[in-house]
Amino acid sequence: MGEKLVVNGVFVLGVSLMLLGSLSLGLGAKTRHFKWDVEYIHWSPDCSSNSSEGIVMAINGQFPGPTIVARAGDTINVELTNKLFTEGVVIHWHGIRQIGTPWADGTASISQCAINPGETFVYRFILDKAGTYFYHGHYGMQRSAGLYGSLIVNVAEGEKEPFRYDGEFNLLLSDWWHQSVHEQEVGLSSKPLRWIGEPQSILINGRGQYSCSLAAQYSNSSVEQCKFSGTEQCAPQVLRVLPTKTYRIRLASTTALASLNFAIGGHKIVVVEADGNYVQPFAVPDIDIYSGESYSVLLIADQNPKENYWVSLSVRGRLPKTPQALTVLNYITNHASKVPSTPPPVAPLWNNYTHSKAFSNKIFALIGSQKPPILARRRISLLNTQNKINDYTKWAINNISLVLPSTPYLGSIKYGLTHNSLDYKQPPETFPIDYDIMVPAKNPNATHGSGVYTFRQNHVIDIVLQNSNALKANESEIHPWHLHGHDFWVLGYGEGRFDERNVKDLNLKNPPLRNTAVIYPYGWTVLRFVADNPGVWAFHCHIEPHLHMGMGVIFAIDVHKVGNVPRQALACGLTANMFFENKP
Ligand SMILES: [Cu+2]
Repeated sequence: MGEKLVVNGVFVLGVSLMLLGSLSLGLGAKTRHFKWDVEYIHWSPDCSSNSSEGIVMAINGQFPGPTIVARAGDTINVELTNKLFTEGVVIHWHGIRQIGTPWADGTASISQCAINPGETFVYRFILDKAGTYFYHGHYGMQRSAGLYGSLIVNVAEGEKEPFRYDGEFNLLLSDWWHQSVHEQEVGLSSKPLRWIGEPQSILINGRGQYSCSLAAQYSNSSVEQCKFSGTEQCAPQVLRVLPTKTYRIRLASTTALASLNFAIGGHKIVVVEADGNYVQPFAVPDIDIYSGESYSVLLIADQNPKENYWVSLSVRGRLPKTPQALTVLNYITNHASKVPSTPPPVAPLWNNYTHSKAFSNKIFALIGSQKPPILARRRISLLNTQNKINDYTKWAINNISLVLPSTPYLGSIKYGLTHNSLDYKQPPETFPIDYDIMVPAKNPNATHGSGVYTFRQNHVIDIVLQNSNALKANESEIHPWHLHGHDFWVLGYGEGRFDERNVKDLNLKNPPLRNTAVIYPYGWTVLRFVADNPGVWAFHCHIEPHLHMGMGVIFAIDVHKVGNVPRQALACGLTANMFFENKP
């Protein structure tokens, strides 16, 4: 609070915006101010003995970063200072639509310039609706380096959730490698490719156990029983519950790679929210959660209160080389260290996609939710392929592997600065009719490009995400796709190549609204969204190394309608020339 003189102008502006905000958003909406410093710190998220020198990207010395808790309609004001020595930084507010504030979306080279070391950037935006969200780095692979945290948006004052609970827990899920992120990035950008492999640990709220197990007594391996005093960086956070009470468990996955299965031994859970949208409640023994997704589930503590139970996360969709992550559901009558009397839940087999698809197909919008428009104006089919460009391994969409420019698109498109290093002519809207998605491509070569699709405001767009065989025979991977600036309706999933005969099976009655949706191996997923938020938005696979290898596209929506972009967001590349030297 000491820098009043310096920030006075900003402060006055802040007050007037606040007044406007409270006028349009009703009583009770607040502006919440945060001052964050991003820096590397020594930290060992999984207490691995050979990575005691581990480092993470932290905010104000915390890993994961501070949890923001706010209400729908609130304005968030984060003054972010880059205290890294040699890298830029940005933060993306995952699931927040940034209505009218596309420059606050936190995507380097797309919505803003990376913030340079020593510089401060102010993210100021409105939380448009209640839900379970998170934030994370969106520059290079900084999310993999640990730059993430939770963003919990409660309903506005006087509003009610459509379900009841007595208490809540918040679990932010991630994965962790002992190899440094720099080493990972270099490996992925080398020829031949040096793949990062599977994560060493799954983390729950930034905590995992690598060299010991909470459930060693149930394990066949020689791994030791964990002994924690509770103060260790990797000590698990126990979920303490009172018998018969109902708890909301918020789950959000910011994994770099891992798809996860969440279960609580002996208990069923009821899914009520997905990506900040209410779903028709349904009970399941376990749920799959992909990177970029969030859920709220309800748990009734209705089992034997003399026992404790396992909370488990297991890897799905890839070879299970990462140990199951565990913590304990502790009925408060017992000691938290009491080991559950049964072994941890056994996850479905890693490649049992029937199980995963059955779960996806149970998710419907809560009755009474907004329905999608009946017709779309345009359909874009995006073929996901693994490719070669000059012997480098890449991912491409309709044969274009995404490369980001030095001038953020929000600036270069808004100001018509077309002499970008990459021209942004419309990329293909479909792929060859004879492309066989079941086998490796006959010609695996792709090109680098900008992948910018241009939409008019309020047009209804259908997207067909089409999966295919990767470079190796009999290999097709899961890709969770995440859209910035909008939610979309998930109209359906299917096998093989999408064609017109599948249209009649799409769900227009009660499809769930999401911001992330998965494509299954050799399958397709159809999404519908209304392009109602002018700006430039990333749409990409949320697997960090896949995005790094080009797996994404850009949606530009009536960019000329975007209001004044704060200059600090565009103080690089051609827009910097324009602003500061007055010559574009
Ligand atoms: Cu992917």
